Amino acid sequence: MTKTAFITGATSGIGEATARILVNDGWNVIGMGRRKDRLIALGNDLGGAFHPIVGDMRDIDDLQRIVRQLPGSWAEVDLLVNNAGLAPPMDDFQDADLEANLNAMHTNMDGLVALTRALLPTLKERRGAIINLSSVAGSYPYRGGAVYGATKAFLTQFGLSLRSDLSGTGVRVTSIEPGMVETEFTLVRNGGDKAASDALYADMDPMTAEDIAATIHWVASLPPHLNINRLELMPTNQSFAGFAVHRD
Ligand code: NDP
Ligand code: 8X3
Repeated sequence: MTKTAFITGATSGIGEATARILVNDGWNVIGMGRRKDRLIALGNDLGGAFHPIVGDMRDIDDLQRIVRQLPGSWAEVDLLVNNAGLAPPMDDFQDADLEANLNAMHTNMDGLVALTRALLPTLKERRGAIINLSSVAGSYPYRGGAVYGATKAFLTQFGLSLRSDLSGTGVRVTSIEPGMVETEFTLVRNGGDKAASDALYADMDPMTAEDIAATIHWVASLPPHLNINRLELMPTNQSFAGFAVHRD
């Protein structure tokens, strides 16, 4: 039987690549994002197995309406990929723009909680799965990542605790925690500065959106008795630095 996935942030990067790999494997995919033109272009590529929805993760009432109004068999969601997200610029928090940081919190956490809550009755009925796009930034602190890292730590812990609440329902929950993936993520983080984004990923072989999409596809295709709780991935050329020590 054809399965249906609901992917947030399907207009770019990891979400778009995941939509493509799932449709190519026979899934039906609901793809959500704010950019209608991107959704139309993706729909033109993927055909009738793709159902585009224009939506903003910060508009909780609209997310609930979207779930209530999913048409026909599109309401039978087997997999929720909580992928939409962004990071504010990497300024030290004491110098950072508060609005940009609050915006990241609303985007990465509030809507995700509301959307997950709205889809859970269906996911429970269908013994489905939730895959959350967290990050290494939720486990390892780095300068300029205070709020972004905190949103991802929230997401990891939300998923782990949700597993406890869903015990016995058959619903699986996985936190995928990548390091550097070359997408539009850094372009967005740097306010559209393409040179800065290119410089970050230069000469270090970052992971690709397709790498992460293949991982999501693998997790989503595992047999129902198996739950991957957390999965951390990095490019080989990204590793760990030591503690910073300030001396007067
Ligand atoms: P992209 O910037 O390429 O994609 C982000 C997606 O999120 C877009 O489709 C965008 O759609 C959507 N999005 C952003 N804000 C909103 C909003 N308010 N409402 C609806 N959709 C929104 O980045 P990635 O593909 O890299 O990021 C996907 C996820 O992976 C994010 O949660 C990110 O934190 C996480 N991640 C990324 C890593 C990386 O190095 N790239 C590493 C670890 C985790 P639109 O603008 O059309 O609304
Ligand atoms: C983004 C991954 O390593 O750029 O979530 O912080 S990293």
